[in-house]
Formats: sequence, structure tokens, C-alpha cells
Amino acid sequence: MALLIAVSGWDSESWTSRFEALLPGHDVRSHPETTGNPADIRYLLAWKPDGELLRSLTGLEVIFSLGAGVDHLLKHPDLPDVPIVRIVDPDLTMRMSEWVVLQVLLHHRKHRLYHAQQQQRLWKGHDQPAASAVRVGILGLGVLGADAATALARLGFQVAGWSRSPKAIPGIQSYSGTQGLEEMLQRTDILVNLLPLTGETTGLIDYKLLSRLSTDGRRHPNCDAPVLINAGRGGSQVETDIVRALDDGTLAACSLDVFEHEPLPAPAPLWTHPKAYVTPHIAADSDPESLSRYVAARIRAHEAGEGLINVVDRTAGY
Ligand code: NDP
Ligand code: OXD
Repeated sequence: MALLIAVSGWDSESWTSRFEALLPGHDVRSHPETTGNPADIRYLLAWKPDGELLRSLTGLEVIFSLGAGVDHLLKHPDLPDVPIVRIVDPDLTMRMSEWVVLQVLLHHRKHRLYHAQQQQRLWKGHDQPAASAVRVGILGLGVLGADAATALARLGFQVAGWSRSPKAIPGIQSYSGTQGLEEMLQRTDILVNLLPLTGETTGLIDYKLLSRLSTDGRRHPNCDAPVLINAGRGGSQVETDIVRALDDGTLAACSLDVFEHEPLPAPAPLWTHPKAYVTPHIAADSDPESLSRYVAARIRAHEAGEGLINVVDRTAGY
């Protein structure tokens, strides 16, 4: 039973030895060094695989996306018609919630202002609203959105979330549909994006959307503009619109982990914008050990005749 690891940007040798230990008796191969007949490969573990490789795997049974997002796979025109299992892992979820909570608190507790004051040796406090006065709206209330929402609600923020289907998460206000999006934006001081990249979410976060966020000044008395935080996918945001919104005061600030083009090109104004926090797509860096255990467990379950879980809905695109 052959398994192929095709991971760009990761050290494939360490992945190979991990799977040899976790799945004894399997023929573990690594792309592009692989030998043997590609038609024998039943499982593909992939992060951004090339299209040519996908065409050659005629005996494939399951593709495992080594990420929670599957846009890197679904864009391939020659994607074999087999189930795609994505990563749902407590380690990844916790890392994302850490990043989201960190960014919300950086803005809420005026980190940049106090950092600047420290450079000037300036001892000066500013009004600080309670978290309970601040309304966070999360685009996407799936595995990651729901966990981040719950963590923020635990800190006292008023949290709402938007998803395709309505949700019942204790302490979180749920919105869905076009009207739901409108309503959530109007009550949002800090907008967090944790949507997958699909046809429907591409370019969603544009100037028009940002202009619909709350401006009633509840976030804090000296700043009546909202904040954007994005760790979903860069393809959901229009970066020229974000820069425009930061410059004209439509947005007070932003935190971005994902970009239309990654790595973010050196001349991009977001790198040096005084109102932007930029991180290099590390919000929820996956732990290879944890991911390997998850995939190996899914393969064992599949071979024992159990159904696959966390299978991507190709029609919905996530
Ligand atoms: P899930 O599939 O669990 O959740 C996706 C959520 O988005 C669901 O609530 C879904 O609604 C909602 N959604 C999808 N399309 C729409 C739409 N058109 N309108 C409204 N709601 C929509 O995914 P995860 O939470 O596990 O991951 C989310 C994304 O986070 C990934 O796809 C990936 O792009 C990104 N990510 C980023 C990382 C980073 O390091 N920056 C790391 C890991 C993931 P419903 O519940 O009704 O289906
Ligand atoms: C993912 C990611 O989708 O790291 O898991 O972006």
C-alpha cells in the first residue's frame, strides 16, 4: 500500500520517516524523489502539489490536505475525483485562537501607542474601555472561527459570527446569509476573517464591506474606526482597498497574516504602514508531529473499514 508525500516548503525527509514509523507495512514515498509505479499510490499527503503529479496518480483513494484550507488543491483542473480529507487538529485550532486573541488584544489594549510611548520614555495612560464594550464579528464560524469566538467571549468581548448555516454556540450571536452579514458588520468594532477561500469569499473584504463596519465609537473614546484582522486567506481581501481604508480613516488598524500574493512583495505598502501588523502566514503553523498522527489515524480507520471524517465538500469549496 503506497502513500506519497508531496509537501512544498517543508522538509519531506522528516515526513517520510515519521510515516514509516507510524504506518509500518506501508510503502512511504516522497515527491519528487519517488520511485515505483505512481499507479500504486493510494494516499496522497499534499501541501500545494503540482498538477502534473496529480494526473499520474490513477490509483488514488484519498487525498489528505496537510492544511485546514484546501484552496491549494481545489484550484487544480486535473484533481482526481477522490475524497479530500482536511486537517482538523486541536493543536492547529489552539494556535489560531492564540493568534486571533493576541491581535484583538494588541488593538484593544493600544499596544502600538504604548510601544511608541516607551521609545519616548513617556509615562502616560489612556482611557481603556472594558472588553464587554467591544463587539467582535467573526467571518466564518467553523472549527477555527468557533474556537476563537469562544476564547474571545471568555475574555468578555461581545462576539458574533457569520457562517453559511446558522450556529448555536453558547455566548456567540450567530448570523448567516446576505442580510446576516449586513447586520453583523453594522454591529462590529473588530472584524476577524476565518473564512476559507472559495468563489464566494474571493475579494469579499473590499472597501465597500469595510465601509459598512460600525463607526459609532464604542471601541474606545479616541478612536471611532473599526479594526480588521485576517488569518483566513489573502484572496478574500483587496489589499489596495485596505490601504485606502487605513489612510482615509475608514479603518483604524489591521492585522494581516495572509496576503493576495505570498510572500508579501517587498514594495507592498502594508509592510511599513503605521496602522498595520503583518505576520508571514504563521497564525496557525501546523505541527508536523501532530498532523502526521492525525493522518496516520485516519488511514488506519479507513483501512479498518470506518468512514472518512472531515471530508471536503467540493461543491461548497471547503
Ligand atoms: P471550516 O470549514 O471548519 O469553517 C469554515 C467556516 O466558513 C464555516 O463556518 C462556513 O459556514 C463558513 N463559510 C464558508 N463559506 C461561506 C460563505 N460563502 N458565507 C458565509 N460563511 C461561509 O474551516 P476552518 O475553520 O477549519 O478553517 C478556516 C480557514 O482558515 C481555512 O479554510 C484556511 O483558509 C484558514 N487557515 C489559515 C491558517 C493560517 O495560518 N493563517 C491556518 C489554518 C487555516 P458553515 O459553518 O455554514 O459551513
Ligand atoms: C492551513 C494553513 O490552511 O496553514 O492550514 O494556511
